[in-house]
Amino acid sequence: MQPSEKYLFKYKGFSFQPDLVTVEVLDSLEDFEIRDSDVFLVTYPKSGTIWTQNILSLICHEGHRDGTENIDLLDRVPWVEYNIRNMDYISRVSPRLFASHLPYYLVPKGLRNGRTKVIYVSRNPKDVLVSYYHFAKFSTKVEEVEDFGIFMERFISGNVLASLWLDHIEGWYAHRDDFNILFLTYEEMKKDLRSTVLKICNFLGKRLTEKEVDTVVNKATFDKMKLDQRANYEFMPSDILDHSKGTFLRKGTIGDWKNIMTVAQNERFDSVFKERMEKLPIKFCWDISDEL
Ligand code: PPS
Repeated sequence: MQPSEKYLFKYKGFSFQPDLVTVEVLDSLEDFEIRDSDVFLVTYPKSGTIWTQNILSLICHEGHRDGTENIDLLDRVPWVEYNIRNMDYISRVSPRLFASHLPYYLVPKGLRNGRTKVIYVSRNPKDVLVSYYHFAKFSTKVEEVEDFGIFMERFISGNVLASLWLDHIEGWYAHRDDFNILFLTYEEMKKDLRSTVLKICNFLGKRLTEKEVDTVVNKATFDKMKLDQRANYEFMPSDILDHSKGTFLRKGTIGDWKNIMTVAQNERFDSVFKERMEKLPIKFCWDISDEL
């Protein structure tokens, strides 16, 4: 069963959602004007994007930390390629925060200025796959595939939005010297959120008091985020997410893949991914009880 063109279109070898972006917009991204003070959060889908969007927003906006501003994540850290709210990115005040699923070769060329900060968050690909599979049930923009085995085959052949996980992560690591980039993993965030928040503050050159750091950590925990209407994506319109069928903050753990993948599926996954993964300069954590 091949993916439907209703949900995927390829632009320069990378899969996008056809309802949410046009070729003209993608063409224009190359020359999108970058500021030194911009911060770009880049991820493969389902790797901890909204989590890190929330952390960035909490670090950079006092009004988010102290709850005096009721601005949601899509306004705080909009997607550069999917401008869902038709925002005027040019008139945004600095520092502008952006999220993106773009591969290294499609980001604005100004990002290679060596100054603009890029944060790349990755997650072990089996949990990405499982999270993606569940996401497809409630995102009206992602094709739902009931059979997990079929969805997995699409994932491991790159026939999903954002194409092949391996290509995405390999590309960003291989070209890391072209960018001022901080690499993080979902798993290190999960194991030690405070250290990750401090790492991000340090990278951004942002000094927060101990108390402010505590607030960021507290508001970025899974349980708190799930209840935070500015952060849990329940503000997303129902023509994009069918909230009766699922939730963005689903389980938020490491190792959920073990609850769905059969032994045979796991072996099949490894037979396709293992060799290339071993060459990545990063080791993943596959279970919540594993050491990093
Ligand atoms: S998307 O569609 O690409 O923007 O999705 P993304 O935000 O990258 O990934 C969604 C998964 O991230 C989990 N999540 C969290 N985990 C732990 N703590 C916090 N605070 C948190 N916030 C989001 C979310 O639950 C999705 O993972 P799964 O495994 O489906 O629960």
